[in-house]
Amino acid sequence: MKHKLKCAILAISTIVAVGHANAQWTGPKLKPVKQVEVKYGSLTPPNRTDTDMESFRKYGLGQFIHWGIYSIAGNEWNGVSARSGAAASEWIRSWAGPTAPKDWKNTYDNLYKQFNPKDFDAKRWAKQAKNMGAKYVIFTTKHHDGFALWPTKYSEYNISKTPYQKDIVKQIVDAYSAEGIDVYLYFSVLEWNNPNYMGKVPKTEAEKKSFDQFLQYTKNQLLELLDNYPKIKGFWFDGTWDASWKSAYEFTYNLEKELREKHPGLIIGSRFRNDEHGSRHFDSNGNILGDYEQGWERKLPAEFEWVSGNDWDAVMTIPPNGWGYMKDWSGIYTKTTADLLDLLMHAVSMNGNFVLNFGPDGNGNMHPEEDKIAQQIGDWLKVNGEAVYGVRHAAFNPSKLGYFTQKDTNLYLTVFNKPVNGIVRIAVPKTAMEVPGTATLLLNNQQLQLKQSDLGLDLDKNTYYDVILPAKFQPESAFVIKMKLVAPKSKTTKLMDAKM
Ligand code: H79
Repeated sequence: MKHKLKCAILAISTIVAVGHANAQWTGPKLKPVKQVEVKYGSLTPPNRTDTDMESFRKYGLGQFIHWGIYSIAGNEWNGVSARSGAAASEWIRSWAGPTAPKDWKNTYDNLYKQFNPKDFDAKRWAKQAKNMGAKYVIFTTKHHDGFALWPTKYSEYNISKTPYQKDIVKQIVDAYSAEGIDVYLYFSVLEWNNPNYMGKVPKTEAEKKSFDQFLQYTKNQLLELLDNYPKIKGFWFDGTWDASWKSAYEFTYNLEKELREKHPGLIIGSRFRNDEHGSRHFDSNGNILGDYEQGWERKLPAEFEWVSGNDWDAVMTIPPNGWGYMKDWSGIYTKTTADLLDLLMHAVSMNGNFVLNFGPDGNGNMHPEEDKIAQQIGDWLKVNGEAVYGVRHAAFNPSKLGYFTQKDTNLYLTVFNKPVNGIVRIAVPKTAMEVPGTATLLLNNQQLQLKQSDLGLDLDKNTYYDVILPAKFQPESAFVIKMKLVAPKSKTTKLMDAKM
C-alpha cells in the first residue's frame, strides 16, 4: 500500500498536466512542459529500424514462462492456500501472517534441494508455443527469490545445486530457437535473500560496499547470460524500482552500454534503468528509456494515443494475478480463450505485442487449462493469424464491434461483437483517401457484400461501409473480415447540411 501511494505521488509529480478521465488508472503520456538536462537518458533512438527491432514489431503474440522454485509450491503448502498471505504465486516466499507455515522462509530457501522436474522437456514446450502461434518467448532466468535457472558462476543458489542439475536456460534457448521462436530472458534485479542487496539507498561505507558488490554481481550475471546464450534477442527486466537501484543510474547506464556493445541488436525494455533524476520508463523529458515500453503489465492502453508511438508489449496472466504455477484455479476468474483473443487483438491493434504467461508446475508440466488455452489460441490463429502478425494500427475510427489492424492495403476487422442485424458497419471519414473496396471472411475466404451508406446525419464527418454477413453465419468465436483498401469511388453527396 505504501509503495502504491509512493508510485501514485511520483506519477502525479512527474506529469505536469493531468485530468484525463482515466488518469487514476493510467493514461496518455503527457510530455513534461519543462525540459531539463538529461545525461543518462536512452542509449538508443525511439522506434529503432534495424532488423531485430522490426522483428519485435511483427511478433504479435509471445509466451511468458514463469518457472522456478515457487513452482514446486503451486501457491499452497501442505494443502493450505497462500492466496490470503502472498501477493502472487511466484511471491510465495513472502507469505506471512497467521496462515503462513511455521518457519516458511527457511522452508522455501531449502526447496531447491527438491527441484527435480522429471517431466521437463523444453522441446515439448517449444512445440506447444509454436503451435499456439507465439513468435517469441520470455523466460524467467531468475525471479525475486534470486534462484538462477542457469549454472551461474556468481551465486551458489542455482540449478546446478538441485537434484536436477542440468542447465534449464540453455535447453529453453536451444529448443525455442530451433522452432524459430525468438528468446528473451526475464531477469529480476532485486533479490530478497541476497545479503548485499538492499532496497534503500546505501548510506554507510559498509552498505555502499555491499551494494557495490551486488551491482558487480548483477553485471557479471548479465554478461554471463550473453556469453552463455548468444542466440537470445533481448532481456525483459523486472524488480528495478527500489531506491538503491535507482541511485545507481551511472552504473546502470554504463552496464546497458556494455550489454549492447557485446550483443549488437540486443533489445532492452524501459524497465531496466532510470535517468539521474530518478525517472523510470521515461526520462525526465518524457522520452522512452530503452527500446520498448514495459509499463503494460496486466493492463492495456484504453486508447491508441496512450502509447505515444512507442513500441510496447503487454504481459498478461490467465488467473487474476499469478505468474508462477497455481495449482488451484477454482474460486477465481481465469481468463477464457475468448477473453485472451480479445486482449491480443486489443494489443496488436495498438501496435503492441501480447505476451501470455504460462506457469508450469514443479515437474515441468503446464497447467492442464493452459494446455487447452494454448491449443485453442493456436487453432484460432491458424485461421486468423493474417490479422495478427506483422500488422500495424489502422487509422480508422475505433469500432465497437472489434479491432482494426492493417497490413499494406489490407484492412482487417476482428469482430468480437456480432451485430444482431448482421451488418458490420464501418465508419470512414469522408476525407479518407483509402476506403474498403472488397470484403471477405477470413474463415473461408467467402466474398461478402459491401455497400456504402450515408446516414445523412447533420454535420457527420463520416461515411459508412456496410459489410453484410451471410444470413446463416453463426460463428463460435471472433471472426475476421478482410478488406482491400482502395481509393474512394466518388465524393459522397452532400444532401442538405443545415445552417444553424
Ligand atoms: O514476474 C511477475 C511479477 O512477480 C512481477 N512482474 C511480473 C512480470 C512483479 N513484481 N512485483 N510486481 C510485479 C508488482 C509490484 C508492484 C510493486 Fe511497487 C512493487 C508495488 C510495490 C513494490 C513498483 C514499485 C510499483 C510500485 C512501487
